[in-house]
Amino acid sequence: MLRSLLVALALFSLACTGASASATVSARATARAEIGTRAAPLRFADATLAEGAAPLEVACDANATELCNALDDDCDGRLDEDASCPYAPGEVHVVVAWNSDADLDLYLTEPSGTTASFQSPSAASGLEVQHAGRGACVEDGGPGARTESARIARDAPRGTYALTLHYLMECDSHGGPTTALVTVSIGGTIAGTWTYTLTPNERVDLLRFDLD
Ligand SMILES: [Ca+2]
Ligand SMILES: [Ca+2]
Repeated sequence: MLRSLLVALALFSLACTGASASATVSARATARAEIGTRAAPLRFADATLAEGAAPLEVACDANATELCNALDDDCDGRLDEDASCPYAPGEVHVVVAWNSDADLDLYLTEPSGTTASFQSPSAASGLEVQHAGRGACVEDGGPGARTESARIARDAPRGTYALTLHYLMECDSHGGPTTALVTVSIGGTIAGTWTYTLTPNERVDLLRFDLD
């Protein structure tokens, strides 16, 4: 467990130091205003993890550059909001990043039972997969080649959400076992970050959570 966490830390280059508390509070307020406000904010609860998945404690730095890496580098509660990332934050926002040239796929199911993925990227509920990285299966995939993102921009329903990962293919390289890092942001607050190592062709129901 410790080894996998250390590997994940090294792979995703987490260089995080103490943040300015006031700057962080201000940035979070801005982020929540952009994502939308509710009289009763959504509350992340009752998360169930797959066996082998591990929560990752991530520090951040309000002065850091936001990278397309499934981490809230600058502590504002939004994931990968830099304009260089081929997706945008939302009230419910899930990003997965991985550490090989393989092609991994993200499936997010919302409370009605509708699932969005690269195959079915949008639903009437507003659930959408905004970006599906292809690893080395395409040439020059840009900063999002090893990421996928799903979100509901606003007015996300309360209830149970489920997040599945699938190791689709190794592409031209030998992707081999690949560590995925997943972060969930709810209403402009980071709910958690988790890691899981997939083997080729593996499909894992990684995380189930309730929004109250
Ligand atoms: Ca951020
Ligand atoms: Ca980031």
